[in-house]
Amino acid sequence: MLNKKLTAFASVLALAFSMSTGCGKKPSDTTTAAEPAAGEKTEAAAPAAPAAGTGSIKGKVSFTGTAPDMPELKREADPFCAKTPMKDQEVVLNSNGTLKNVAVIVQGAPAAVPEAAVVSEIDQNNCMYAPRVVTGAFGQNIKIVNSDPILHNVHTYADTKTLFNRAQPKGSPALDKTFSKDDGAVVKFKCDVHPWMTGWLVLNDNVLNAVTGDNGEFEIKGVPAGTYKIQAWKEKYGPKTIEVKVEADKAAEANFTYDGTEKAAFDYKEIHISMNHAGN
Ligand SMILES: [Cu+2]
Repeated sequence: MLNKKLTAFASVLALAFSMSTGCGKKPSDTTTAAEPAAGEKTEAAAPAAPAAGTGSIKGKVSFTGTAPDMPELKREADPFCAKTPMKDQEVVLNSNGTLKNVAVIVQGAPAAVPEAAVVSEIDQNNCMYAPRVVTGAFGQNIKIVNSDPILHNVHTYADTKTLFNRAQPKGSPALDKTFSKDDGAVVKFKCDVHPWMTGWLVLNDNVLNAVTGDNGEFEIKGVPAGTYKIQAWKEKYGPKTIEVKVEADKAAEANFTYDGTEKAAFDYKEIHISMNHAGN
């Protein structure tokens, strides 16, 4: 379901991207959709030659270690949540030896201004954040929904600092939020009513991103040709970065492997640093 959503998302982005090149804010003497949108990021992203066309990045996130046992969540405090026993989903190992819920972002690609139609959605469903991991761009609309018949409160953090904390009673309209670079690249979502509820929003300069699903795979479409650092991020194991060359009309491959010995806590600064130096 997530993959489908992301695929659709990527298509919209590809469209938005080509639209922005065709009717962007800055005048351009070319009508080639392949040209990246004008912007200060473009230079840093492709210093050697201008990008020509777009390709895609495909890959999977494998796990070779022993996945930790996930404890049963203590959901009995709330009668509604208690109806559905669930385990912690900090690490979800898929049956094919891959990891679910790994965010993948393309660093240093031309910054794209998200169209209003481009939305990432986080639902509070059955007393869980769903999807648990969501990706987006700084400034992009992040829609936060409560589809449960109970009160949740959306408490977001940059590391330990609260970004906003807002109650969302049942039947409330969705919250539309945007996050800026000052908020950091990783925003943690918690619910003070149900302390086990955890979600993550991974942000980047552009809208080229994905999250692995039940087969551990991902696909990012509409990537301007060029060489990029692709970063995977797993909440328990942190980031991994590889460099990938994307060629027009081709699918580049980017495969990641975690073995479970990676550092247990995410260093927020690390992703900040690598993002600030995107394109190096
Ligand atoms: Cu809650």
